[in-house]
Amino acid sequence: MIPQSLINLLRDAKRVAVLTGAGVSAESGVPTFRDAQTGLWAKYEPTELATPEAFKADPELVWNWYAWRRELAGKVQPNPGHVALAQMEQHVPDFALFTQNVDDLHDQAGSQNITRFHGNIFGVKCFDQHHMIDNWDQLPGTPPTCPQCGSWLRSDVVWFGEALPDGAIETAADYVRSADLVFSIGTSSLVYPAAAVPIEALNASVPVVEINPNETPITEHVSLALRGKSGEILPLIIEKVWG
Ligand code: BJW
Repeated sequence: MIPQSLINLLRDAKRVAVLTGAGVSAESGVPTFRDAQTGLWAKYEPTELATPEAFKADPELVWNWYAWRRELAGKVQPNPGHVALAQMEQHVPDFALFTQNVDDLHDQAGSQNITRFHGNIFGVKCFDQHHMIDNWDQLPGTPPTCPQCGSWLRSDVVWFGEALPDGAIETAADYVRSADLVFSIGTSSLVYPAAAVPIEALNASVPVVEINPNETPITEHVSLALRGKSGEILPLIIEKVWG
């Protein structure tokens, strides 16, 4: 299932970059972004809640959705895919992990060199001025307000139409252009600019391996597409290359 060419390439690689998305946390019990929501949230599209416009229209709805997701994210554990990526970092001399995920499962698994593209669900900041807030009222209901400027509090994540953290994409693009191998794992490759990172690698003739149970818009362009769950495929790769 794991081609010998990948095993050889990874064994000899000096510089490896990995882009992860929500699929990597799916086996930990975190719903992916484009999964149908369940229960209370079944009638809402996640992509329609993750915008400044949605928050302005209904701050309580969006605040409570994030409170629910924060609570869920606080209860889950890294899965074998997260652990395998932390192990890969130990074996590769120069390794960088770029994640779109807002949970902390890569950190919990022991990954070190992590760049977050879309923020952190455990952080809270104010809507108007982005003042970071350490303590806030966790009760469901209307969002609390900022002690400094009085605007609503919101999750410290990157919504559609908002800029990614300064330099994050440029760092990733530079990194992948000079990598020996790039992985794109558990992402639908629909959301830009993160989705452009593997494309940047391919344009620089750097091999890209996709791990995903489903096809994505980049599947036909990548060097190798491994069809399956990252929590199953990544440990197999580690075992074959360094086991
Ligand atoms: C498994 C699995 C298993 C299942 N194992 N796999 C260029 C072209 C077109 C549009 C744009 C463009 N550039 C920018 C845009 C606009 C927009 C965009 O991309 N829109 C597209 C949807 C068309 N981008 C933005 O607005 C970005 N900002 C920006 O560009 O700013 C410019 C600017 C500059 C200066 C000033 C101001 C502005 C921001 C994007 C922010 C995205 N935010 C979200 C929400 C984060 C907070 C939260 O979590 O609530 O990020 S949206 C959501 O999508 C979330 C995710 O990180 C992101 C990506 O989703 P991901 O991770 O790929 O998840 P899914 O669910 O889509 O896919 C899961 C995959 O896993 C699937 O493929 C499954 O098959 C697979 N899977 N089980 C492995 N076990």
